Amino acid sequence: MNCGYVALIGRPNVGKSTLMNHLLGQKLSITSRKPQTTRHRILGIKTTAAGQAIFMDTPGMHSDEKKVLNRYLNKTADSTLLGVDVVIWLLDGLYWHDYDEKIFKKLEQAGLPVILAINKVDKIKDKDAVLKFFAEAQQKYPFQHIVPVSALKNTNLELLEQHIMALLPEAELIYPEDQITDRPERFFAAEIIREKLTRRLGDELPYALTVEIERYEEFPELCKIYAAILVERDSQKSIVIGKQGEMLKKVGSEARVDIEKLIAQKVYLELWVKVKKGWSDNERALQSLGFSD
Ligand code: GDP
Ligand code: K
Ligand code: MG
Repeated sequence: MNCGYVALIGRPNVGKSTLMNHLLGQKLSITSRKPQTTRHRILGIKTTAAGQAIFMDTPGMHSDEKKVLNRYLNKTADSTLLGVDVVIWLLDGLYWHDYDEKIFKKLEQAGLPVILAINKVDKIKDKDAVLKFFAEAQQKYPFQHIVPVSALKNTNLELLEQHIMALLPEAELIYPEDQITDRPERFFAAEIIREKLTRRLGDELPYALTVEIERYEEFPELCKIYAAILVERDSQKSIVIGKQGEMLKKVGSEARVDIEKLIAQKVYLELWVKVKKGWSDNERALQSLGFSD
């Protein structure tokens, strides 16, 4: 099997999110975190018979290009691309930008295979221009492949995927084959909520609490988290909610502050309490197997 990390780079609105969603066949929420806090950002995992591609976004360039350029180059090309196996350079339209040269240099230094994907070909009428651009592009940088695609219309995405998989190193799968996104942030969000609950209610409800993240939606400016606190009995539910919802409110705001720190992003956190009989048996079973603390 081939397995590895794939970085999608390209300016805002070239279609990175669309390409990601369509390659995964699943709509994932996309984040764009501040460049200085961005490290590897795993957005989606695609596993096929050929292997596993772990797609990552990189900090995009914003309208103030000059200012973020250095950060972009330093952080993205150096540290974010460190550990990446394949780069997809996504273009929208048949032209380059002045600073592309610098990024090429970084990529060349890193010795990374780069696939140039020219997106939105559904909008390009002049097919000869595309062919001419191909030839020019190949002079500019030794791209492994140049693929015209339409992320929106799924044009050539299979071919792109084949190229990606073939360029990934031979390795064991990093994630289970049914996993489509990375769990750590969700997981830690749940852990933080549980920590706050346990600190306040651990004496009363030592084993009766677990947290399930039901929705985790990332937007450029905000991360929305909807979490259910599972308890075993109605009496426990009212303890967690507290008088006029006070306990839940405190837990929610404490957890939100910590999650914001962890993911370096504003968080909207919604908590509610559900009675679910028997979950703790499952949890204890998992604990006994060493899957949980
Ligand atoms: P990102 O900022 O690079 O993540 O770009 P998005 O994926 O958000 O796409 C920006 C816009 O381009 C959206 O309105 C998409 O619908 C549109 N778009 C993406 N791919 C294509 C494509 O292949 N063809 C056309 N016509 N539009 C596309
Ligand atoms: K966008
Ligand atoms: Mg995007």
